[in-house]
Amino acid sequence: KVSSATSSVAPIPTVIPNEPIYETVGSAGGKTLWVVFVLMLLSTLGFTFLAWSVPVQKRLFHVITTFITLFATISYFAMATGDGNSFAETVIKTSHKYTPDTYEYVYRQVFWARYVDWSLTTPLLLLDLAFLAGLDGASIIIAIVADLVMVLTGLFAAFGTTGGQKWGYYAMACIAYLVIVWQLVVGGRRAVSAKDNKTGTLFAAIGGFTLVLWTLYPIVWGIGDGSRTWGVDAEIIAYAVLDVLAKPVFGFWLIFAHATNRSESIDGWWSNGLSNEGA
Ligand code: RET
Repeated sequence: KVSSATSSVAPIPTVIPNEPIYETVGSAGGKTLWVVFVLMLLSTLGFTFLAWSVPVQKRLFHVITTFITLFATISYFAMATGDGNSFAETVIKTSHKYTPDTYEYVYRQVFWARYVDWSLTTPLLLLDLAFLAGLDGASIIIAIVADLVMVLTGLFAAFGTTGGQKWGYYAMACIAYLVIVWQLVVGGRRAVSAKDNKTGTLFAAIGGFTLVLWTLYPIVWGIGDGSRTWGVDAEIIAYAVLDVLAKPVFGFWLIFAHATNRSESIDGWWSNGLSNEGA
């Protein structure tokens, strides 16, 4: 009788599938989603009341900004109630010398509601900045299309199964982001230089604030969904802080600062349409 301990024969490999690993939202993440839902709802009401306090012709920024927080309210409602998410599967293969390769399955909760939100709200945020600067139509359309490419490739990246897929889409999204930055920084500065100094200063400040915030999104993505260094809750909290700054804080700043400093041509287009421009 040969016991396995003294046998010189390698044990017959038994392939036992690993338990899948689930990365999901916890209680801190869940509470954060509700807090941001409430903040977005209150901001939406706040922007609506501010809009009513000015004549219809002067409501362009109020209307755009109200839509931005309204979409965020809906998206955060979805995420807080457990909707708008799905599990992204990644398979980690480990090769062994004597036994067959093993595969580890990781399922991470991805909130795709964010990407639906971003695909509607980031173009509106760009419109706010573009109208403030008086940006030309070509630059506006290029920036908005690049923005949609950025958000949608970001969504594909989040559900990528392999590293190649995830980081491939991520690279495309980053290139699209650079196109947006180029249009807004180069085109926006050129356009705003034809306006008064106050608008120039406001555009530089609020544009700089936007540039810093927006650049943090791909960084959070890389640490969270990308490399999985952060868990789902840390990612939720980081996006929560960024979203509150990029939507309500940005919006109140823009509306209060711009109240004293209006752009006649944009107001004309807003209330009369292109064909009556200048009338
Ligand atoms: C992703 C991942 C892929 C690479 C890049 C990204 C950029 C996202 C940005 C999002 C901005 C969102 C805002 C929301 C407002 O509340 C999609 C994260 C470049 C810039 C401003």
